[in-house]
Amino acid sequence: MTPDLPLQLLGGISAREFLRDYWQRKPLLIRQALPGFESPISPDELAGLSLEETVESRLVIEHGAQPWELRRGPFAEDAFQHLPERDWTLLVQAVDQFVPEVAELLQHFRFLPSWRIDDVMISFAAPGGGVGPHYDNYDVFLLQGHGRRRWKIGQMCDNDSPLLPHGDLRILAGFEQTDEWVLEPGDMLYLPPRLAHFGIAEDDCMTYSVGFRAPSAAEVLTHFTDFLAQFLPDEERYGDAGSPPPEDPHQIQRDALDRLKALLAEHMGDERLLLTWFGQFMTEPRYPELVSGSEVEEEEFLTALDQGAVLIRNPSARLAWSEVDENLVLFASGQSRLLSGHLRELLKLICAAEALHLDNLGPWLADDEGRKLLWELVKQGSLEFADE
Ligand SMILES: [Mn+2]
Repeated sequence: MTPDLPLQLLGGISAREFLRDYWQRKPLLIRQALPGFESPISPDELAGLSLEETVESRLVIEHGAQPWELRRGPFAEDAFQHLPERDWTLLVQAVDQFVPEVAELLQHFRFLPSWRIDDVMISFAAPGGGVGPHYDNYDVFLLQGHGRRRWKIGQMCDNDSPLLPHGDLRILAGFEQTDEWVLEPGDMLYLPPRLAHFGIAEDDCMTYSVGFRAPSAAEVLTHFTDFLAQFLPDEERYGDAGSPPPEDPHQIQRDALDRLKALLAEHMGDERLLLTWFGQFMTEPRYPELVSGSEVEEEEFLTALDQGAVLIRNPSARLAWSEVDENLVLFASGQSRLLSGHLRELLKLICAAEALHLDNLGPWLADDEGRKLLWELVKQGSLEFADE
């Protein structure tokens, strides 16, 4: 991907321009981002997914048992028979993990780090359906998949923006509309975090939401310090050797803060542990139970590849790689592995390839470390044989 090439997906501007001027900053409407786009799944198939135990789904009914009634899946077979004619929405999370054609859509977003992508949520709405004016804390691309949806955008919000009293949904009490558009199949709207928005189905419609992951500052601090703490012995403590007698024994003096800041800086500044934590955190699967792996002997694994078996990335797995000094590190579904520098092209292949087989793995299977890595990823569940 050349970041300077104009992209149809971004309405003819380059990835570089998009990232500089719009990403995390302001909305962008792109007519026919994916010309002729047809939803690879039907409303019935989406409803079918929402019956499944492993799939996260919600129904929002505007005039339900209470205003904006929220029901959580998995739903019963007859859940959709008793819904009103209009004004309701079904939302199904992480459809990309269950429908390969939906996962393929993510190929269009290679101009962004893949570890920033969270999932593709798909919503189906009856005419008039929406989830109310709200804001999200993450970036989203809203791709119209079927039918038409009217999108209204409004003010930038924050934690102090007044919300309607509601137990489950964060619906804004006020909406200051600045723009509105009707999106047709193939049209796409990019929204930065915290921008108020409100989508209303004009007719039966399906919208694909490509959502992004960004840990909150509170998550970064709590998770990273928990991670760090595992490596710190109880003996390592606040220390004040060599300090003069206090002027007043009841006063906490400046020098105590300086010692604490030095202790924090020493550990928080450990780049290697920070990278390890971050890579593991950003590749944690949404559904860890779907990355369970399989017991396979190395011999068996190699024979299968020899006989033409194809390895694919488990659709629930998340992969990323990085550099640590002369070495490389592969993050696979919440785990990290330190590897030698010569495996760089193999790591890139594992992270990006549609399929791994004798043809593209050939030389790597003769490399002890490379072969072992592939085998371990199968045992861990991040890679799997295609026919499984
Ligand atoms: Mn939203």
